[in-house]
Amino acid sequence: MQPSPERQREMLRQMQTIRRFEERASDDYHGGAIYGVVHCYIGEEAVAVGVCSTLNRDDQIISTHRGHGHCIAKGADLNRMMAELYGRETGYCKGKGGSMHIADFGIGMLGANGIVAGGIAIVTGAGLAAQLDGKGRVAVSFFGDGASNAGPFHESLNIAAAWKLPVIFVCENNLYAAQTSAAETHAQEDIAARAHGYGIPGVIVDGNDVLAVHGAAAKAVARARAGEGPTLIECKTYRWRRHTERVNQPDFRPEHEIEVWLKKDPIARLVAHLKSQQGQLTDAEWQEMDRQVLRGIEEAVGFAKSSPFPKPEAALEDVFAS
Ligand SMILES: Cc1ncc(C[n+]2csc(CCOP(=O)(O)OP(=O)(O)O)c2C)c(N)n1
Ligand SMILES: [Mg+2]
Repeated sequence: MQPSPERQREMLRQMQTIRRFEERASDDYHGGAIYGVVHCYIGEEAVAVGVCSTLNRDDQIISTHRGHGHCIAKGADLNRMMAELYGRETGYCKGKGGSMHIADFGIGMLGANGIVAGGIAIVTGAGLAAQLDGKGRVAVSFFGDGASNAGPFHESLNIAAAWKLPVIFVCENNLYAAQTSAAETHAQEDIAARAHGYGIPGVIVDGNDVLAVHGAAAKAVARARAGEGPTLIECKTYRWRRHTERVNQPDFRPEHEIEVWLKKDPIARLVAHLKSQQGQLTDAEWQEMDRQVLRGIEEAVGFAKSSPFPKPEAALEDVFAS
């Protein structure tokens, strides 16, 4: 079943928030105000939003090095996110983690993760905890095509399938792992096909169609909640920007390939869909939504800039759990 028009507009707002957040993060990174590394999710927004729109607040997700979209889609606070990127004390990790380490257990966001494939095993553990709890919670792992070649992917799918854990494995196949094309490292094009080796459903979905992602995720979530076990969903998508915002890294992707994918903009597609359904979105409403999103980003930047940096003597605090 398709989400209501109201729900679809909310999904649009979230996708636009991810895009505007990262456009600003990129600008401020290049302007020298944001430190560390920033990996942009722009172009892939429909995956995080499509999946998270099927989840409850207490369902848990785990993210990757490209994690802003997952955080926003799960309901993270933009002020605290931006403050973290700015390295300020008011950030999610008190300014000591940066872009790749944002977590918010209160909304079921177990964390971004700089270790490729690292999150897959963690979320499988969260799935086991959910199964033992017996409250119907599910756990979702987002990871890339590159991560699907790492050991934790195979070990986690195997044990999750054997124990029928309530886990959804969401592969964001954007065709590249940093500078390496998936074609060079995958003998088989479809990652979803690997699911059959573990006896679970493997689903391929257009990752730039938020409603298609929502539909596939809703089915997987229902299956997990019913105790029938995990699903692997492969979302075919593409990142618009280079692997990271670092300027010294090459981008070997062919120009014509980038152009093809720019035309599949997931946000423009939902806008067009809503506009084509009479009365569901007007130009004026869309412009107003964007203005509101930009105001929220501006506010988050203001919050970050007015927050203090962490004190040097706090560097070793929070290293170990008390
Ligand atoms: C275990 C590990 N190996 C290598 C790296 C370096 N690295 C960071 S991102 C990345 C590519 C990941 O590709 P993919 O899983 O497809 O995710 P994408 O960046 O495309 O979203 C690599 C190799 C790392 N962070 N961790
Ligand atoms: Mg990739």
